[in-house]
Amino acid sequence: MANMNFQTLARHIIEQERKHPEATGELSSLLHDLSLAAKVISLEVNKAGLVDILGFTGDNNVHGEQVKKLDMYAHDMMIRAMDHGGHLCAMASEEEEDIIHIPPHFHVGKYVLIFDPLDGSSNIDANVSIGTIFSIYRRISPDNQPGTTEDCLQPGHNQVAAGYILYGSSTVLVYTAGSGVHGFTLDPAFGEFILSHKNIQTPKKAKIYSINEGNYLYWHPGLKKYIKYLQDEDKATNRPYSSRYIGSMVADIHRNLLYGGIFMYPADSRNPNGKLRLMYECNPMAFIIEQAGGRATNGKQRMLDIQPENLHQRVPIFIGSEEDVKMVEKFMAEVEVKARK
Ligand code: P6P
Repeated sequence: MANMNFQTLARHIIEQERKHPEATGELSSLLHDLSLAAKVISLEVNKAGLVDILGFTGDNNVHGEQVKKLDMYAHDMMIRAMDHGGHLCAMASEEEEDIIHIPPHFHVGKYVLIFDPLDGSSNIDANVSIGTIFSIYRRISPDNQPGTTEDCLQPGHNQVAAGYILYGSSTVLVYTAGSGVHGFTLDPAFGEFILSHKNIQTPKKAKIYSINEGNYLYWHPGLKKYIKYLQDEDKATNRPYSSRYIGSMVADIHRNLLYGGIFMYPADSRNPNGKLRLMYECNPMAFIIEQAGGRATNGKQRMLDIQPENLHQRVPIFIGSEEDVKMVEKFMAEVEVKARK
């Protein structure tokens, strides 16, 4: 007889809701709808190598539907799964320039969903793990009317929930609703996300650093000093660190969340704001890492306190084990102090 005392995502969400007497169940229902979208996207991602879904072939598939690129497929799937649940007043996606309104014949709800439907999709040809990232806010405009851009441009500390789905050797959904970080692994046998990582806490310090060292020439001098410091040998401070870089944010962050370490996508002389997006990559990951006891900044300011200016703005990001993030901030600040003298 199989061990039946596992906990499904659906049950976990309800139990999290019970911790908040004021909860109406709308957020629980929203998260449940998200998990359905995750299962459908996972199905396509996991057969992408078999079905020519990667390129825009222009052919029709067996259902007579036009074959789309995987990231557009994931984008469309998220919208179709989320736009009629009655919990959202607007959405925003990495794939759409402007906010996405709820169709007029659907009920308008009190939440906003911001997402990157398939981050790292350029890696899928090499079967590298990729992911969906999501971020949920309570609307700030009056209820019962279409959502606004302002609803979608709130600082990260206003998030009510955030998470990601990692499509790797297995499909893992990790989320927080403000009461810790919890991970669920999809059991394809019966299509349920089963609790596999309860109340994840990331180590305060570890010996993994994750950054694209091909950009070394263009980095802040303090960052160059920091990376060289990590590469020096010193047993007392557990150096040299190990370098791990997958080039897929969800995979890199997930590894560091579980093992500890620091992930960095800094500004450099060619990209003054770095590469990664504030609203649907950095803020949701920052909410998760803080809930897991870690730290996330742009090198100077707490990520979750940054006031967004536009939906697709890029920010530098230093995220992971608290002591490691503080260390790189110190190296960069010291160089700036010397430069000002
Ligand atoms: P680079 C993937 O393209 C992505 O958006 C993130 O998932 C990843 O962390 C980053 O870009 C990798 O960028 O410049 O190192 O290839």
